[in-house]
Amino acid sequence: MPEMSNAMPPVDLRSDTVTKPTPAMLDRMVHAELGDDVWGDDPTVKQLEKLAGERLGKEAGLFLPSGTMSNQVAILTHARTKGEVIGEAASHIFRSELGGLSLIAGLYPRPLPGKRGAMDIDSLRSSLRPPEMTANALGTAVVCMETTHNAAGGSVLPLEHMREVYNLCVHRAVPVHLDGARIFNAALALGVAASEIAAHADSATFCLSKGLSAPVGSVLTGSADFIHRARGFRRMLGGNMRQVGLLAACGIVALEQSIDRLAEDHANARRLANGLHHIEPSLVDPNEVATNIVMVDVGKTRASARRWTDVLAGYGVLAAPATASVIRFVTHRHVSETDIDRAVAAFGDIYTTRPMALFAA
Ligand code: TLP
Repeated sequence: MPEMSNAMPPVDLRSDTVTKPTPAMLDRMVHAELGDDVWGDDPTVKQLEKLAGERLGKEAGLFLPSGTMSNQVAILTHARTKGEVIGEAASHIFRSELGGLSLIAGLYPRPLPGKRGAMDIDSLRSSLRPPEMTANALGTAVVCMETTHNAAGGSVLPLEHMREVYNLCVHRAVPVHLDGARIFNAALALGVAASEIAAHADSATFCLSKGLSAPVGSVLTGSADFIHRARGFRRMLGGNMRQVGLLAACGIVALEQSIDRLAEDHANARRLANGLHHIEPSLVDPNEVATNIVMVDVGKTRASARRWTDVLAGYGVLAAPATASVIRFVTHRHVSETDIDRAVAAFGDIYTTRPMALFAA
């Protein structure tokens, strides 16, 4: 089986960030009207920012090079005082942005426990304070949510939860930022418009470069005043770009054409989860797969997630460890049903006929 697979291109399930631009994006890129965006001269960037704002129900948008910079700019813009950043402990902002909120913004992280990406509301209630520092405590500079939630396996925050978080924060005059890197996957899973999700936050960002297939970029959205101030922080972080309508053109096509097809990715994620569950139920509960991410727990096999991904790579199936015993698989535009069946077959072959391969030196 490994020899046979090597002749074919690999099934790349490491991330939806591996997606390449569509032919329509490349075509739009060639014909894009360009200007120096830092002078406000690029009409294609302006069009993307306007469109993104409309999709998320916000007044304005700001094109940024990455989701990480978008989150950092949002935090810097919201935090008018030195204080704490509250969020669910496993969120991207706490786990994967290398401490930017402290090292760049000078804020203090207050990670709260959560379930499937949703921070515990009682913990929020007892941690949340008005933004101003008092004699005894730091204030809350900003509260962040994430949906879909990456580390929680692409889970989707229930709207009721988001409403509760937002209402508590509004009551204390604390701003709320939404890391909606995959907000359109969340919207599809909930059967609502992305704007209905983003309504529960003052600012919301999403990535064009993940399941939507654009090569680069994220858009931060919020009120006109918020975005005006965010422009300064983008410059501070070195995120200003010039004739970047080239990339914004791909982003416009992404918003016009890539959203509807995300349903295929969700169906393929479920197909993968069902296939693996059939091999061994403890690997994954298909009911927990809400969008395009599948977390597979190989703990029972006693081989590490890293060892599993190394052996799977020999079969032409690429995935990445999420923890020592959990592998993350992400479906996207370049993964077909047949590819999923190939991944399941590879997993099954290792599990049932070649388990010793996992322990070979
Ligand atoms: N996620 C990437 C990697 O960081 C792991 C991925 O492959 O899933 N917020 C969320 C929820 C994200 O998942 C990511 C990227 C980001 C922010 C950051 O986006 P980029 O990579 O554009 O800085």
